[in-house]
Amino acid sequence: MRVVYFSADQDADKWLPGLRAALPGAEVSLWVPGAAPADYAVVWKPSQQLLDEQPQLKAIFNTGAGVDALMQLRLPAGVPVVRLDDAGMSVQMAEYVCHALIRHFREFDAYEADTRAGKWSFRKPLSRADFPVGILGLGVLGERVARAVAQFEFAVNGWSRSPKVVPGVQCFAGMAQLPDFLAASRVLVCLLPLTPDTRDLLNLANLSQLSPGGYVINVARGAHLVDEDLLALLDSGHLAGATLDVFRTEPLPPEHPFWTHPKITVTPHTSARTLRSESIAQIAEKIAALELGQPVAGKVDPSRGY
Ligand code: NDP
Ligand code: OXD
Repeated sequence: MRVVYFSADQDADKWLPGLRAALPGAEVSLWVPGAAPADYAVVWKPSQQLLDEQPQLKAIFNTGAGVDALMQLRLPAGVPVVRLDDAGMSVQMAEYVCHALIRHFREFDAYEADTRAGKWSFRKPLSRADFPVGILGLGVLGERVARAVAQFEFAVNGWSRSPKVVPGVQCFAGMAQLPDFLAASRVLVCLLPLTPDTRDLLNLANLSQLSPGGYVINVARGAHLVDEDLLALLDSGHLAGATLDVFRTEPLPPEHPFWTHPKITVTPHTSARTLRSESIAQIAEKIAALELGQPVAGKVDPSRGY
């Protein structure tokens, strides 16, 4: 069996030894133009040339949960795309979102400013009942985050494409129920895949429907958010703040206003990192299953784009 690896992050030296160890019977190499035909490709943001040159692949493994970069390319007909299915990301996402939510709700930034100034002061506790949390996307990551947030006794709303039942979560589905979902939420967490339907969803019209004092946490993709609409709603006071991990252009350009906005916290696309050993183990297991003709989780549905 032949496996080729390619990542736009140029980290083959880190992945190839692990893939070789996990796939002892396979010949695993870095993809270069003109490489011999392989059975499987393990990729992150590959070039169109890789896909065009390897139409015989049995599957393409994406070393992330989001497949938006791959879906913009012309995929070889009939070749399944398999994305990472959790692989240690959901607990990281739960940590990140709970941290951002609690930091805002408990006003820890203001306390830190006070104590740095040598001030021993108290604020009137905010009411949890005034901070219902809405999670856009109730998939592998969104559902895990919903459960973690519910543990802290916040009311949790969730929105998905198809109707869902998640214990402890008030579930909404489809565009028809988006206004009710937004009106019922004050903190908005975005964990949607980026598709034509979800691009620019966090826009002026939708973000205006959050309760006054709303807070946005975007941990999915930068292109869900219309940057200038967020800035306008922060500046008008309708939104109280935002924690952003993902951006339309990454790294975030030095001149971008998000860097210095007093109500915005920026992190460098780090909310849920791809964990190499967990991911390699999952990919190797799935290759073994596919070789036996068995089903695997995480297959992308090309008609939905995720
Ligand atoms: P899943 O595919 O498991 O879940 C996606 C969820 O979004 C599903 O509940 C789906 O609904 C819902 N959804 C999709 N399209 C629509 C729509 N048009 N309207 C309403 N709901 C919709 O993905 P994951 O949870 O694994 O990952 C989510 C995203 O998180 C990834 O695509 C990626 O972009 C991002 N991500 C970011 C990381 C980071 O470090 N910042 C790390 C990892 C992922 P349904 O259940 O009905 O299908
Ligand atoms: C992913 C990511 O999609 O890292 O896994 O953003």
